Formats: sequence, C-alpha cells, structure tokens
Amino acid sequence: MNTEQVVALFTKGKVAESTKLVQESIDRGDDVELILNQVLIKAMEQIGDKFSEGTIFLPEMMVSARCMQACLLILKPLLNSGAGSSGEIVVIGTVKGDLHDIGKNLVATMLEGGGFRVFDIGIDISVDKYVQAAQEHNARIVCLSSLLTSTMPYMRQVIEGLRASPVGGNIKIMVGGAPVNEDYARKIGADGFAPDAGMAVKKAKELLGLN
Ligand code: B1M
Repeated sequence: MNTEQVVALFTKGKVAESTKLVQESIDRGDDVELILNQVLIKAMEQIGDKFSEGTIFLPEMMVSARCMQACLLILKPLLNSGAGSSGEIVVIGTVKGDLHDIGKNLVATMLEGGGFRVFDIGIDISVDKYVQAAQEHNARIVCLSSLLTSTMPYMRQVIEGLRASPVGGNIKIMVGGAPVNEDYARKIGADGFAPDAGMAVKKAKELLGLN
C-alpha cells in the first residue's frame, strides 16, 4: 500500500477498496502507526494540495474524508490499546465555523488510548459550549482543533472565555490542527500545543504532571 494508491482510491470515493487495502496491510503485519502517519495522513495532505492546485474539487475532498473515516474505524481498536487509565477528563471539540473533524477524532482516540476519559463535543463549537462542557464534565484539559486559517483566531476567544469562566483556574487548554503551531499557541495564551495525535497524549500528560 502506498500514498499514491490511497490518493487515487480516496478521491474516487472507493470506501470498500480503501478499507480492504488497509486491512490487507494490517494482516501483512505492517506497523499501524506507519500506515496512519506515512500513508493515510500523507494521502490526505496530498489531497489537500490537489484541492489547492485546483486539480480536484470539493466533492473529491468530501468522498476522500468518507474513505479516511472508514479506514480509521479499522485502525481505531489497534491505536486505542489502553495504557493504564489516569481517568483525567478531557473535553475536545473543533472551533466555531470549522467542520473538520478527522484529526480531532484521531486525537480523541489516542487520548482515550492514553488513559484519559474523553468527551468529544463535536464540530462548530462556540465559546459558550466549550465553557458549558468543561463545567459539566469537570474537565482538567480542554482541547481545541482548527483546520482553517479563518477559524484559528476563534481559538483565542475560546481561551479567553474559558479563562474567565468559573472553571478557568482549574483547566489546561491545548490547541492543535494543521495551520496551528507552537508560536501561535503561545501567542493566544494556550497552555500547550501538539502537532499530532501522538504528541497530544504526551503533552496532556506533561501538563497534568502524569507519567
Ligand atoms: Co478542508 N480544507 N475545507 N475539507 N480539508 C483543508 C484544511 C485545506 C488545507 C485544503 C487545502 O486547500 N489545501 C483548506 C484550508 C486552507 C486554509 O485555511 N488556509 C481547506 C478548505 C479551504 C476547506 C473549505 C473552505 C473548502 C470549501 O468549501 N471551499 C471547507 C471548509 C468547511 C468548514 O470547515 N467550514 C472544507 C471542507 C472540507 C471537507 C468537508 C470536504 C473535508 C472535511 C471532512 C471532515 O473533517 N469530516 C475536508 C478535508 C478532508 C480537508 C483536508 C484535505 C484533509 C484534512 C484531514 O482530515 N486531514 C485538508 C488538507 C490538509 O489538512 N492538508 C483540508 C487528516 C487529519 C488526520 O489531519 O486534521 O491535520 P489533521 O489532524 C492532525 C493534526 O493537525 C493534529 O492531530 C491530527 C492527527 O495527527 N490535530 C490536533 C488536529 N486537531 C488537533 C487538536 C489538538 C491537537 C492536535 O488539540 C490539542
């Protein structure tokens, strides 16, 4: 299985063939993290580049997302192997105006695998909803995801809203998503940034002094 094959199947919306390829790769004993990071995520990046170049359009990006989600369903039990439960509570969501959830779902899966209790509050999440969820679930960490340069600034509003809320003193806030970086995270007042799902687990543990 290689990235080009996956890009070709994804952009044609071939869900069954895509999942078959992933299953065969697992059955051959290929490393699950390599399948995820070196093939599937790389394929989605190339699909994004093709969209930017104008060689594919929104429908292809939408069917690609469907294929990716089906493939991740196969990988999920293998990624989510459980590394001892801390039981610490994380609330995660994609910020208002942003509908991208594949990366956010992956971060949620990996955090669960890392022993956290995760409440995924979905996409297009307003400041009020983050605050409400953090209070309701008594969260120790709130994770914000943003995939669009146009929705990144909203993360600052969420951070300010959370800090000003009654639970503000008790929570750590982490941010991530393709256009986000460490500098930006610091600038908007986040406690932590993670470039990918694996690092999100490490960062969450570090912020709570677990390990
Ligand atoms: Co969209 N899209 N999209 N899209 N899309 C991007 C993001 C884009 C870069 C493509 C491109 O043009 N090259 C571009 C954004 C450009 C920009 O902002 N400058 C873009 C655009 C423009 C758009 C629309 C505006 C297109 C349009 O309508 N004209 C539109 C916006 C809709 C909206 O949100 N309001 C749109 C729509 C869509 C689809 C619905 C078709 C679909 C999303 C489906 C879904 O999510 N259910 C889609 C897709 C699939 C993509 C690309 C191709 C792939 C994203 C993805 O799933 N990657 C994407 C291209 C790209 O990212 N290069 C693109 C795989 C995923 C595993 O990676 O999400 O990065 P990622 O998550 C990673 C890390 O970022 C990190 O960990 C994850 C796992 O390792 N991470 C976190 C993520 N969240 C985190 C939170 C944390 C920590 C780490 O908290 C602590």
